[in-house]
Amino acid sequence: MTSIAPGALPRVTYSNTGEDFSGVHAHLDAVIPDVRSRLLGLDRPNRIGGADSRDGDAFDAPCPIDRRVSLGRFVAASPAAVDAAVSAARRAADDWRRLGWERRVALARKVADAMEAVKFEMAAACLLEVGKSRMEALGEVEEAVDLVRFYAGEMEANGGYEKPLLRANPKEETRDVLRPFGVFAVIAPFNFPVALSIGMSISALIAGNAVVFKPSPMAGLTGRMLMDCVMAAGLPDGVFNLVCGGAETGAALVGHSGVDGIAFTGSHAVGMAIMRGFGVGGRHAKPVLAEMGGKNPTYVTASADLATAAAGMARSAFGLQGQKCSAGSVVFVHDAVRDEFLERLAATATSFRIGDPAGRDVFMGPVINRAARDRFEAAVAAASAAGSSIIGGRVLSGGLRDHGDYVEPTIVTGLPDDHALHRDELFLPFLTVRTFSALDDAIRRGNAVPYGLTAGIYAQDEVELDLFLDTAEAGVLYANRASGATTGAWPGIQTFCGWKGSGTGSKGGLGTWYLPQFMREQSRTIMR
Ligand code: UN1
Repeated sequence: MTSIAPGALPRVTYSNTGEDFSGVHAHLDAVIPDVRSRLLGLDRPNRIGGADSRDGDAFDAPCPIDRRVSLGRFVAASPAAVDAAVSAARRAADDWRRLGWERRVALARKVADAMEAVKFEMAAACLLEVGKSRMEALGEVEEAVDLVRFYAGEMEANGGYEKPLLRANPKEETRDVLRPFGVFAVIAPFNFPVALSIGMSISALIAGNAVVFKPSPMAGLTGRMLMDCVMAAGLPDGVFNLVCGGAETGAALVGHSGVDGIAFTGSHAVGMAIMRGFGVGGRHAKPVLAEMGGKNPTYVTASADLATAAAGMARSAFGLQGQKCSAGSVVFVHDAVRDEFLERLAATATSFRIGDPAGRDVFMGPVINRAARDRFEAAVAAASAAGSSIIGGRVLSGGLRDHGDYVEPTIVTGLPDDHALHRDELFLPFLTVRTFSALDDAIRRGNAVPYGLTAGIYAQDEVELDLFLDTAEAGVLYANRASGATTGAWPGIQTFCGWKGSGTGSKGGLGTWYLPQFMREQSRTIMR
């Protein structure tokens, strides 16, 4: 262990570049093996109505870094267990609402404290579970803690969203209140298993809903750790329930008539299916807050600082192996700077160390599973069939790499402009390069995808920046960031609203408009 107390170590965010994290690394050198030996391979039951539940098929989740290692034994909640979880949430919901927002906010802050107390363990678990680098894993847990505190602060700053309205006459008094829906299902993906899970869940909870939370079947370890933090904070039984499992458990949850709203982060196909079925397929519409991926463009103009552009592009394209909905997956480069930019980008990408992300200087771990590797191989084959030139493109083998799916950061140039690889989300470390001579034309081509989550630009010219800000069709815009072309949104600093196929609403997460979406409005007029 380090001589510095863990609480005094500097905070890691996604935007750190070049700070001294030697103390953090020294601490992680001790925490990661400890978590590996103490917290992996255990029985991790679900939690329903304040009791552990093993109702459903048990399954082992493999560690993507080394599939021979089991993260633990989890339970794919049966339809009966899902029903029990929804019923438990429903029973708990009224008291939770009546507890009042001040007490819910105080309990949420205790959840944040409980998470902060185990942040290094949780980051190590996340690293082992997802195969993300040390910095990505710690950044995610810090983001998760900040998300809880940010949303708690929003509830407080808005006085619980209760406001007096105008009076028609002196004897009439009207108040506007936002009230919870009842029971929210929260369905989370594998890639940010801590931040996305708690971000959605705590919002539903602070708003006064009870929650049934289904983590990704690959992320039950941090899912259960979050459950334990909520328990440590002292939330009443049944207010927050954990049901692990895959598509079948998810379908039972989405199909349950006792669920009043769904917060979902994941693929476009699944999000839209939830919207069409659960959202508008019943007797009345129900809220679906879905964040559904992206094909995020970056523009590098002739006025760009190319060193910054290459650094930011490489981080956003290849950080977490490209498995972010915010990943930069297509770059438009001005003809005049194409060669120099590509040279710098390729040099950065090939300098990244790929391997066991428990190592200090490893930037890329494995992709999540065999299916992701198959998708990678298919994309490389398609690019090569289309006659493009490919930097990277290989699946790595030998040693540990025979026991996980390790692939190279891949840059593809020379694809036809209408190629599907420029349009489809791959969720891989796979970047396609397109060129342009006029920025307005490039932005039009970048916009012509079904998604609209994030977009980035590198340009010193103010006119170019203005054109980008005015015409890029995405909810999160970034300019000239070395820390990430399209990634790295932080609670209260950026917001995260998916436009078009990237989201179901007009308001995003991480910002001031998120929380109200977990509530419905009521006006109350009383004659005095
Ligand atoms: C995701 O990209 O899947 O902005 C979630 C970012 C992070 C993660 C967002 N806050 O890159």
